[in-house]
Amino acid sequence: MKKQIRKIAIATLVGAVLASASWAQSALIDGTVTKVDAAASKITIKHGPIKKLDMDEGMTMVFTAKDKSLLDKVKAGDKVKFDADNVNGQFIVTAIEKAK
Ligand SMILES: [Cu+2]
Repeated sequence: MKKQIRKIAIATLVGAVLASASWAQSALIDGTVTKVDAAASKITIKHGPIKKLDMDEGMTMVFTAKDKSLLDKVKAGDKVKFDADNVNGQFIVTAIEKAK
């Protein structure tokens, strides 16, 4: 009986993780890359409003890549979907992919 309960608990946990992962994907921000400075781990992105970062209007701004390798996938002119966080006042791109 205990084993059964553990199985259900694990299944619920896996379900929750999958659900949050797909939610995160749909919450990606649309943008257009205007400049990539791989050496400095910086990327300039033109984007629309980003509520979670308190940006009520679209703008073009410089982000720092969380990981340099994120910038390998994109170049100036690309339409992208990305995620970003405010870490101590610095805006960090945590994920980026070319928009389809
Ligand atoms: Cu902005």
